[in-house]
Amino acid sequence: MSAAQVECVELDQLTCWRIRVADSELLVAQQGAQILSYQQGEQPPLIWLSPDAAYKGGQSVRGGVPICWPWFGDLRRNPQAVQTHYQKDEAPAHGLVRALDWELLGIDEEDDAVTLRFAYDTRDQPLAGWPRDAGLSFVVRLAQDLSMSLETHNRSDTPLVLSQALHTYFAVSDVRQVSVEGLEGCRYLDTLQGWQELRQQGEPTFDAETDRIYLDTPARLSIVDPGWKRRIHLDARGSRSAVLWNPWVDKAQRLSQFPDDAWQDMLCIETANLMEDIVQLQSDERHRLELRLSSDILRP
Ligand code: TA6
Repeated sequence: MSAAQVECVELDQLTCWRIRVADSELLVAQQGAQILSYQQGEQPPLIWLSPDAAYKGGQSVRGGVPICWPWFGDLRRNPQAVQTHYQKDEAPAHGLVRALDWELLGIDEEDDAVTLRFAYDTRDQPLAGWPRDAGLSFVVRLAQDLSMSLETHNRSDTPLVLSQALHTYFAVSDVRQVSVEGLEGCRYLDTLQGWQELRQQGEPTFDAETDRIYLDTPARLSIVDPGWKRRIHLDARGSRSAVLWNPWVDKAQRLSQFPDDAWQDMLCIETANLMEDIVQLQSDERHRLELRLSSDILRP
């Protein structure tokens, strides 16, 4: 008997899918192909969803895994080759697709896994100000762990250059207690210190607003959370850069859909292609950005 369950649920204005496999549960919105939450068994959630999340058309939900594409962050902070494709004056943060309706191509159920396949096709839904011919697919697989893959196909007859990120919000017991393994020694741009390039000394810990772009990142990063006695592992492919972000007290008060004290409960590690790691596709080339999330018990 299949242990997999698939249920379509309407959350306010958004059509979402609640998937259960064994003792794991995943919630995904069709808008933005946005993973909203993910929990394994009786553990606290791995992926954080804001208690103040709003499920409105045309607005990214706070939390989960927003898809930042075809640029990350402030377009003006991206390499010129990324900026050049966009022809309007006002560029939204984190690109153009995280709050648009994607197409659900299908849901494949196996005994011990469920796969959702989403697509965004600029031929069907042109992106205002970004007149490029590209096909996006986002495949999410819930099994023992959670895997996701964002593939870009450049169908233009000229090169396409983009930056992107899987902007994952992780749930933590208390961000002041956690550290991150894998970033020691990496170069990073500190966006809060004039974007100066620094080098990570020891494992990052958190005692203030943090907003950094790490470069030459390894395939595996891990969040060490002693409060919940667990490690969350991020295994990436097709990415050599990552963003580490916590808004801390002041910025938390300026964020939408974000309780003032929620900065303690979350940490973003964003699996990305940024700066020297941007994606450059010749005509008809493809790129995949992949991430697998797992966890294990933190032994004393
Ligand atoms: O990834 C970090 C960041 O760029 C922060 O600077 C902050 O702006 C965050 O993304 C959230 O952005 P959003 O547009 O979703 O509020």
